[in-house]
Amino acid sequence: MTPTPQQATPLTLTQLGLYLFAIDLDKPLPVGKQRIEQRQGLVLVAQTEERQEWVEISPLSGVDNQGETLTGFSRETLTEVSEQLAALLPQLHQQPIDNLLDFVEQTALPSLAFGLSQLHAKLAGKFDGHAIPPRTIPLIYRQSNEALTAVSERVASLSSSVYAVKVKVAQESLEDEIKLIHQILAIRPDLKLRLDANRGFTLEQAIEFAACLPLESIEYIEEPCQNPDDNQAFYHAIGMPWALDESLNSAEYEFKMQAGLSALIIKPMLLGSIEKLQLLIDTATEHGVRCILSSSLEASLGIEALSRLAEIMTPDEIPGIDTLAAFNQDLIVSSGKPVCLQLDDLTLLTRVSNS
Ligand code: OSB
Ligand code: MG
Repeated sequence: MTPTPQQATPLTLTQLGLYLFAIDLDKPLPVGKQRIEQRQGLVLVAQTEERQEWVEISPLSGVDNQGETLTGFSRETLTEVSEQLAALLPQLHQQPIDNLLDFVEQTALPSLAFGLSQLHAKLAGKFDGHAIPPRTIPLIYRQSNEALTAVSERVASLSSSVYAVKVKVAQESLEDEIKLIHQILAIRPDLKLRLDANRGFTLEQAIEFAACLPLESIEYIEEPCQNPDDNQAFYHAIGMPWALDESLNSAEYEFKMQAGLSALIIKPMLLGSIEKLQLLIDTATEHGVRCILSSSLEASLGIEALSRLAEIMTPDEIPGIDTLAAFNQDLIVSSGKPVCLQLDDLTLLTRVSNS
């Protein structure tokens, strides 16, 4: 990150507020093998002598559209995060913004560490800059009972500037998914595909699936195997590059170079502080592994931050943020949806201020 000039007097946190939001989705969004219909999270707002800034803190946990607990993403609940924050705000009030970084170190909750380090970066001016031109890797997935032709129509309507799409696989029959991929490539033979299996295949299924696809059109497949230890064998068998996503969410994860590993799908909300992200990106890059920042299904406020972070940390890669398309309302910052929720529209949880 670019250093900011030393402040003459340190900036002080003069006012802090914590709000709860809930936004319905237009259509169920895939979260691994589950789907969600509503997204909840927190907005933390802070004021200094110079400016006001907002961050979205939305751990990816809770329940799916069947009422089942979401598994495999954030280990912390929204309640745990809001309780830690409610206790923290009085301690931060009237303190220098650098004190935020002490709590980034202290908390065991990755979403909170990410949120607080992002708030510090924003208040220090590190996220300032020109509007970011929208760039996305469209996310292609089938709604339940949707015809293959509906997906083809979405592919046909993609702008010619789109050079790659991400396709969810290991969700239905191998045969249908192979057909789908061939259909996509028949419509747009120039497209590169990023497949995402979310650990849905056995080693044998992954090999069988990949063997039916044109290798040159596949950039990589995320988490092909149920057992990630099989990913190298998958690569040796078929030569298809693969990427890690869910594996990074484990608290024990440490970067290790492996045969065929070509990318890390980094979801900051699940991982932690900006500093921790930077260390992981530096290590992976040294090994020639690409780093793709990706959404954890944040609303527009979180997606804007992710785009900025990607511009700063991974300028050569387009972040995976097309999940925003499923939201029917924006949060604090407009992405062009008809409704953009402001603080007054949210539920106030805690506030500390002088008055
Ligand atoms: O399966 O990669 C996933 C978002 C939240 C949880 C899991 C996943 C995702 C995405 C993000 O797919 C979008 C992207 O990476 O392009
Ligand atoms: Mg993935």
